[in-house]
Amino acid sequence: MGGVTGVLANGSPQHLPETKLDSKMVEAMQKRALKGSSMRSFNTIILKFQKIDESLRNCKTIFEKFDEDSNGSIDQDELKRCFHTLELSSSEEETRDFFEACDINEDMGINFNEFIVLLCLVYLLEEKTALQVRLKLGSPKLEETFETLVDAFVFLDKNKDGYVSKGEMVEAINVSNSGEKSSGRIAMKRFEEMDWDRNGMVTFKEFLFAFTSWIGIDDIEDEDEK
Ligand SMILES: [Ca+2]
Ligand SMILES: [Ca+2]
Ligand SMILES: [Ca+2]
Repeated sequence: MGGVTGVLANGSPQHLPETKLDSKMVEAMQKRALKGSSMRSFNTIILKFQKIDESLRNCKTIFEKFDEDSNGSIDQDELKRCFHTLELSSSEEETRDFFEACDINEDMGINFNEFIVLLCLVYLLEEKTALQVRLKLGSPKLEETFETLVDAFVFLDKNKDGYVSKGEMVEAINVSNSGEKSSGRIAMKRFEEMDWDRNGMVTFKEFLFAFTSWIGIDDIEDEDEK
């Protein structure tokens, strides 16, 4: 399910968002990019991995609260009640859009890593949400973590068009590892891991999915005894 790709008059590829939610996400990112990023290098992002990791794992309690029948996944009705509890103003259609956008393995349920991506997108798209998440879910660090992830994406998106291109990824990693010959290859590999639909551009959603996979959250379900 690749995005629609056209070619502009100047020959550079043009990427059109696939769904309404995608275009809102791209727009929100473009708007956020105007404020700039506090990240100075790719290594700054890597240094924050552990803190982000801990904070996201703590979301498990939130996830379990909304997975009412404890089957390890949040279905459409559970998500509806979740949004209701968070007092989100999303319409039924918007809630379904969030559900479909984040159910990346298409098993008609939102599992834990999909839920993290969903919450972070909600954070980006719905103003006031951060405050509500904090108040209602008692997770004070979550807002900071989501902001760090948004900030990292803005750092990578040099031309502020709401997407990270392969060139931008290579640039970000090369600047941090100047002199290391392998860094270009690493950048490529990281980029390919992020570019889920292989259209040469990474959206914030793809970035988040890659992130949960890098810190190993996608296989958390099998290691519950901790
Ligand atoms: Ca469930
Ligand atoms: Ca799923
Ligand atoms: Ca870009």
